[in-house]
Amino acid sequence: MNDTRANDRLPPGQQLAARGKWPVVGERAPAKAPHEWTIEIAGEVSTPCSWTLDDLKRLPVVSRLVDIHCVTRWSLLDVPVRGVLLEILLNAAAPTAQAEFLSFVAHSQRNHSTSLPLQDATQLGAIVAWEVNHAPISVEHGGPVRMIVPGRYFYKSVKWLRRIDVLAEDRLGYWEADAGYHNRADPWREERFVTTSLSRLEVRQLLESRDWSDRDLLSLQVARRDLSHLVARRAMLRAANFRQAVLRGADFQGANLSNASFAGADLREADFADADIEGCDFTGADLRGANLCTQSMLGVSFTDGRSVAKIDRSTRIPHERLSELADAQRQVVVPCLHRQAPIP
Ligand SMILES: Nc1nc2c(c(=O)[nH]1)N[C@H]1C(S)=C(S)[C@@H](COP(=O)(O)O)O[C@H]1N2
Ligand SMILES: [Mo]
Repeated sequence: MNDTRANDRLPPGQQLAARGKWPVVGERAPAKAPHEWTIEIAGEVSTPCSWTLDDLKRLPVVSRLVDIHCVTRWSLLDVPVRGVLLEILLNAAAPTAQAEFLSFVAHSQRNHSTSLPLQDATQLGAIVAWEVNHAPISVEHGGPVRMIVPGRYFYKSVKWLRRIDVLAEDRLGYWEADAGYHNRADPWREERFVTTSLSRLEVRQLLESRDWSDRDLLSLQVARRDLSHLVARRAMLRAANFRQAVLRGADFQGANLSNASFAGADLREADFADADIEGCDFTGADLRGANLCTQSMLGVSFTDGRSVAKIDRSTRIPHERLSELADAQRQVVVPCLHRQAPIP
């Protein structure tokens, strides 16, 4: 696919994943593989149903090309998916008049689940899938059977599907209830996270204290603030807004910064060791002397095509991390890392 066509199909704030790569996100294996894998539909239905994998494969099979959009800003276009339309299973179970929501429950230690309005699930063409890229889905990607829900961020597509509960009232899923992820998750409206619940007074106290270690500060808005030498070890700062902030020497060790924005921020000598920075935006930020020895760099950007982060030999980025960047990002970052730091 050429780039202009790809751009039309990328929702705001998304970029294509590195060519040929399908990142693994969240859990990597089911709790324990059952002896025989069955999918159940229960709850507000006239006929609770259960299918083995073989039963599913005897139903009318669909092959679709699906665009996948992860909330941590990577996308894959035209992914071949094979399975059975969820609608077919629902028709067999016959939802009652009270049925409004679906909760998709995984075989998972934490009983991982996610939910969708019943009407959205059928209108979006949700698929109970067992093949992706013309091969059986691997275990880490949710095999033998997972949901694939087109038109929603990928956290709405549960891996290792076990049961679908048909409900009269919504039941928030794992990411939605505990991590502040948006419950509708429409990528075209950028429904990534719910916003912070902190009061202005609380924000003011935070700005004064400069010690945010272990605090829960989801979606904090501190653009353009002077926060040099901030200490925010292990803080929950998912989707925080640090655009243009002064964060010289800031200590973010072990913090959760996924989807945070640091565009244009001064991050000289900032320490991100072991922090979660998936989906972070460092466009135009000054990263000289910064430590980016993190667990993953999926979805991270350093340039928007115009403005580029200041990166040179003094910026620490482990070699393994570079391969996780989107092609356009990697091509800009790698030459900078060899650049000699100017003598001050
Ligand atoms: N059971 C289960 N399903 C899950 C998750 C999870 O942690 N556990 N993570 C979700 C998230 S956030 C994403 S982006 C996709 C990732 O699927 P992949 O690892 O196959 O890319 O699965 C979703 N389904
Ligand atoms: Mo995700």
